[in-house]
Amino acid sequence: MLRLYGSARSRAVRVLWMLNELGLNYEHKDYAPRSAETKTPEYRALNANSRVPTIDDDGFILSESMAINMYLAKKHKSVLYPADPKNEALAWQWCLWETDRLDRQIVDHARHTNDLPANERDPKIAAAMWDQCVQSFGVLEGALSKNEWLAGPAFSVADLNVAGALFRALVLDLSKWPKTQAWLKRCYDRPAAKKALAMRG
Ligand SMILES: N[C@@H](CCC(=O)N[C@@H](CS)C(=O)NCC(=O)O)C(=O)O
Repeated sequence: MLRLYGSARSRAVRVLWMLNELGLNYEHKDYAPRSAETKTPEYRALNANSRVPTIDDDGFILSESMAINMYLAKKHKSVLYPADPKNEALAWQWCLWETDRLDRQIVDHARHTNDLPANERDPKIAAAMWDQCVQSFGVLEGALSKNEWLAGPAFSVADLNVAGALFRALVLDLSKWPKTQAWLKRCYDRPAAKKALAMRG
């Protein structure tokens, strides 16, 4: 049995999207980030970082949302996992790029503009994070001006992982990056994405 630890209101939402795409059965442990459940010795044995998501796939333990999705797509021989080694490498490239250039930046921007209580928000952090997001949106815009998808001729795990990290951008004004805006819409028009997003409540 495949078990997913992590609430839809965390980076586990990307894994939920992938699970929906693959149509897999799974048990969902709806652990919120920083919750007591993630601090127990039992959970720390699965994920020493005490973070979510983590999967337990019949005893195979894996963390890191991007890696989990690459593993699941490859294991289940999904069309979402690029068969061509060059497209596979591009998928890795985009996942690593997103983790480095956009993942924490867009989260911290959201935290310091909206998510944190007003007295804990720091406009300087929000502005610095936004500057980095703007640079990264520019990089995405350049890539999506040349190709419709990030890693090959069709929607793949690369698009899912990068778009999955960008659900916060759905409420931002992306009109300066029209290709990125249109790509994000194409990704989130997928029923599997809508279902995962709805789980955030
Ligand atoms: N790079 C990791 C990041 C995991 C992560 O930071 N998860 C957050 C929730 S979205 C968390 O569990 N945070 C708990 C904490 O900050 O202590 C991934 O993509 O899985």
